[in-house]
Amino acid sequence: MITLALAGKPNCGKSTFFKAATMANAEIANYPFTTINPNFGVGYVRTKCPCRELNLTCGQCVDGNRFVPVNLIDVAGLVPDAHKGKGLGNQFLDHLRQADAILHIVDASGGTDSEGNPVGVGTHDPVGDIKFLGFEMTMWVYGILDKHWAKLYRQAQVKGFSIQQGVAEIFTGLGITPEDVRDVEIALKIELVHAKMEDLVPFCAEIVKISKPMLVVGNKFDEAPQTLRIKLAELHVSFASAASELALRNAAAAHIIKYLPGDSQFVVQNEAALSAVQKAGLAKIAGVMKQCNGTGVQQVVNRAVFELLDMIVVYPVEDENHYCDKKGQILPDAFLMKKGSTPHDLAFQVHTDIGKGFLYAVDARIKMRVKESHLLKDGDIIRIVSAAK
Ligand SMILES: Nc1nc2c(ncn2[C@@H]2O[C@H](COP(=O)(O)OP(=O)(O)O)[C@@H](O)[C@H]2O)c(=O)[nH]1
Ligand SMILES: [Mg+2]
Repeated sequence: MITLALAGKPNCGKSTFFKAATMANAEIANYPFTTINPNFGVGYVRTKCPCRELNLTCGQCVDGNRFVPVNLIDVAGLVPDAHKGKGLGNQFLDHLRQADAILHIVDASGGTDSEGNPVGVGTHDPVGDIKFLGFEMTMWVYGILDKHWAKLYRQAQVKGFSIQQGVAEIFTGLGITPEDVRDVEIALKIELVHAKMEDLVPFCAEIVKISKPMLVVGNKFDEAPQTLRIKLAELHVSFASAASELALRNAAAAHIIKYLPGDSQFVVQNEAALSAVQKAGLAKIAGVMKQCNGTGVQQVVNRAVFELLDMIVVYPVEDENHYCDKKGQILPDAFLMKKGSTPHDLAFQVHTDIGKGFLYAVDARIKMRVKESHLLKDGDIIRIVSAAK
């Protein structure tokens, strides 16, 4: 399963975002426990379920909206110089190791200083905070490389030793391949065998970019002054109001409003149950949603998975005529796959044995076999025929 880590300095709203995004919503969660422990939970990407266009009722989606699980990690607050062990330092960076992508939460309201202490709204410029996480991660990776460098460098002077392989092995936990290392050398016009220490910091910055794609989230959009909104928008920051999302999910769970994560607005269901304070709170949230086209929380999770990580959703079925599994469940599973995946990759994702015994695949929409080299598209419904049962 895909894992997204929520990182940033203290008090930017990571835990609020985490709580909102992992809140057990009876309607969308098939999983009994969405919060595994205080820092690890299950959130969802939202996509259109194919059942509507096929005139089917799948029982797996809400009004045609399918919620596909992703892991979320609430990485505890990171402070400048974490790579030197400040705060809880390396422990957080080790958390990040497990992530496929990082949601870097910044306080768009400018109401917290660089260490996360509350200051007046608009008094701290969040632009400076954006750079620091990348820097801390770079220095962390650099620290790991530095530990091995003398030995690697010596080995590299011997003919036949691949330094790219050696570096990739050091960073196995980050999913770095020898080809990635070579690509970075080319991009930076350096050769690691002749590299000097000062070449290694930019090298590590690139390794971080490749292995941990990052989306910057301007949280507390609801309190952000116009000047900061403009500044952050120019830097392609995605806005969110985690506090609004959390309030809406709570209100929806209490049947006060009708709201699905990612909706651009909500509908009040039980006006009489609302106090004046609640009414005012909801009115304020409605205003924020108008400016942001929703609270931004679901949008940010979707963007990380579909744009940053380039994933698609594919639906494996066992009966292509009825789009169901053996038990007759319609579109029982939704799998997140990397764009460029083939039906054979899907077979492996369903089960290693199904992958090993893969014979061919059928596109359920057109009831035709597809080539093994066929690239899966978002929304594909695929029957896999495998020797394994
Ligand atoms: N106005 C506003 N406050 C928020 C938002 N998200 C979080 N906060 C507040 O910011 C403070 C820190 O939030 P928390 O989630 O604990 O931050 P963390 O330290 O990054 O985990 C709390 O008082 C939250 O209520 C938001 O979207 N808007
Ligand atoms: Mg927290």
